Amino acid sequence: MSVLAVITPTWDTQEWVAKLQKALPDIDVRGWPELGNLAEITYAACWKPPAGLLATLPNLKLMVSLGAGVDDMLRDSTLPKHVPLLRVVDADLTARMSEYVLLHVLIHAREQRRLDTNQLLSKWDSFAAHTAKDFSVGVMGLGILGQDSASKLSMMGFKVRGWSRSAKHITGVECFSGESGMNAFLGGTDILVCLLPATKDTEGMINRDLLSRLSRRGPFGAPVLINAGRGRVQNEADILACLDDGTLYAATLDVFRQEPLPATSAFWLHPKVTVTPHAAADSDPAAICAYVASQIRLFNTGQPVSNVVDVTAGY
Ligand code: NDP
Ligand code: OXD
Repeated sequence: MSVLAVITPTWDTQEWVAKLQKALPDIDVRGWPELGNLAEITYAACWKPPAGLLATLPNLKLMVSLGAGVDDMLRDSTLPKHVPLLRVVDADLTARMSEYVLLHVLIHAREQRRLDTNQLLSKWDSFAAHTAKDFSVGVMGLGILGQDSASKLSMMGFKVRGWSRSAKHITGVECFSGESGMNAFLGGTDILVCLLPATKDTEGMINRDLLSRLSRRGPFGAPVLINAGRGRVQNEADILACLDDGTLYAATLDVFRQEPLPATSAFWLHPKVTVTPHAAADSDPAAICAYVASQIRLFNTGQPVSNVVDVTAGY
């Protein structure tokens, strides 16, 4: 019999064990730290597993990340290189991310925070609002999440451009790629949406140099940043300095280098910043378990699995 280890130290492991056991009745599902004989474990489903743990499972055949991002798992230098690692791709999660992106792009475009402040002051100020077609939104990262967000932004009437490592063709989206396409991409972007994974290549990429290359021809005369990818992609001191000196007009940040964001962080009370607690696209356990079970069933019967992580690229 195959054994699946569920390793989720920061989540309610028993909830995930129960759901996965129901979906995989022929597999013995065990929750960390009660894993029993480690040599019996063939599959592991993980979110933030303790570093070094997966290397102690000698007969592991498949690892599944319970999230879309795998940066935490790949930071474990002992992660077994010969064992394939899958990541989550799920329609529910993708839809949630696009909702977040559209919501926050619209909050900026329609100056909702200005309206919120006015309401607190009982101030009736019906200023002329901008509309979608006035803004060029640039999406960094045109993967599963970036492509869906970009297409939906385009449907809403925004001018949309995107940037990725390899070239793409997406209806309604002007696509740029690689280092050579970056300047042109940034130069025409009024609202930058980051949906990049954290890798060695994207580490600290959103820094002063990048932010100062964004368009200043948009309705606000300075660009807006929305980051729902990973905190490690951003240089937080640069973002704060750019907000303070006007290089950036405003920012919405869902992800941070340190999470939870410390109470002392200047982001919390910054008048130009909207903070959300890594909540852009919550995972629905039922949907994720159905996905994990389907991949394990395929693997168990010798069929090809999907969404295998390129460990060298880091995503
Ligand atoms: P994908 O792997 O499908 O897409 C990643 C995209 O980033 C691809 O388009 C890829 O380019 C591009 N990319 C990667 N490295 C580079 C680089 N060096 N230069 C340019 N482009 C690069 O991931 P998803 O879309 O599924 O998810 C993206 C990220 O979103 C996750 O890694 C995770 O960190 C984050 N996330 C955040 C959540 C939240 O709640 N805040 C929820 C879920 C995910 P190419 O297409 O050429 O390969
Ligand atoms: C993920 C996340 O990677 O929730 O799935 O951040």
